[in-house]
Amino acid sequence: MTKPIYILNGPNLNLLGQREPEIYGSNTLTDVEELCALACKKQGYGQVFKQTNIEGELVDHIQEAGAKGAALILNPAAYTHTSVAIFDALKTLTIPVIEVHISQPAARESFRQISYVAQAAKGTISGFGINSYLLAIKAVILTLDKA
Ligand code: CA2
Repeated sequence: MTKPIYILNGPNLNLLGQREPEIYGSNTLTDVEELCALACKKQGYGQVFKQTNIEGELVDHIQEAGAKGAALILNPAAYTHTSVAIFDALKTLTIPVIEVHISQPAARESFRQISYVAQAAKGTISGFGINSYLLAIKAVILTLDKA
């Protein structure tokens, strides 16, 4: 049985499509989940898609991805820039981890210039709106096919 691709989302991303459309677009997180499910299915993978506003819960989900997933696509949201706990959790994983952002943090405020996650990720895709997730699925497939 092929393991699923985990797609995990951090705090406030449940508000996607409801606020700040000029930065994050007008699609909802449910739209993202449906688009990703389709993209994963096309490649022969199932997906596990989750969002949480709680740091410890995100750590739990990362650990679950490590045990049960083929790969992890992670948008840690604001925890990208703050969380040693998430960095430590990611360092324990042996599956590919792709960091994803809807916006381009490098072009935003100075506090977004640091990513604790990037050091534990195979790569980062950011700035393409919700297409960042679809590009990350492509990156996962290319990575897994090569393995
Ligand atoms: O661009 C991204 O995907 C971010 O991970 C989004 C985070 C931000 O802290 C990161 O620097 C970059 C913020 C997520 C908040 O999501 C909202 C969505 C709609 C309305 C308000 C917030």
